[in-house]
Amino acid sequence: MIRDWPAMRRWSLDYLRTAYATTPVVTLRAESGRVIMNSETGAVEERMQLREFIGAVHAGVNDRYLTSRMSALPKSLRRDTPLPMYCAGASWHNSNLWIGPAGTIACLHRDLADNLHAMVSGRKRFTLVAPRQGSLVYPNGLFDSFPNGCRVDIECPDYSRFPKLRGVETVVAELEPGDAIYIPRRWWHHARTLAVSVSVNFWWASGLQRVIVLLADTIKRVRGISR
Ligand SMILES: O=C(O)CCC(=O)C(=O)O
Repeated sequence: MIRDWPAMRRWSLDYLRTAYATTPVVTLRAESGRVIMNSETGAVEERMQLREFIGAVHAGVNDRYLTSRMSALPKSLRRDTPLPMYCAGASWHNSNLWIGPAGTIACLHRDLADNLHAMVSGRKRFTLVAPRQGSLVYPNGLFDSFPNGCRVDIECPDYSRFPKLRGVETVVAELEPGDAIYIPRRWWHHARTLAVSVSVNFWWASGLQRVIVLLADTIKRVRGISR
């Protein structure tokens, strides 16, 4: 799917840092690599220039994760990562750029749209849980600051607090440059960055699913939740 992307040839960290030095990007605060979820506002966003973020990655800092909307980034970056044919027919799509150092963790959560996550460089491990097993991962409530998240650490299960976790079946996939993973809507997913990574994902939805995605986004915005 992505072998022929210009990004696969061009997007080294040094290229991005030089060519898009002053491009503003959105990062999420992380603690020892784990993305922080504030109990009131969800993820904690911080804006900076791309060269500042990549400089911190080179310096071995592990307290931020770049997750910027592709639509807010220069057109030339979007041209380097063309829309995959699988989602081209959808009436709604959205796309993010992700850059993070090794050890970055996006904890188990689910999205309402279908998703393709493609690795340009680096390595990531995805752990997936099927929607039918949702009750076993102790989902957060609808009014939580992270309504699409859950209370468990799927990599380090605490069976005494969360005994139902014993029944969970996971699907684990390690992605390398040029790989992409399809994460169907409502599938729980946890991502650990194994080596400094640059990736791009695409969410898409059509029909009633599109209405549900847009409604959920609007409710989050009204509540002041950033992710
Ligand atoms: O790659 C990550 O760290 C998280 C990706 C993710 O949550 C997604 O693609 O929906």
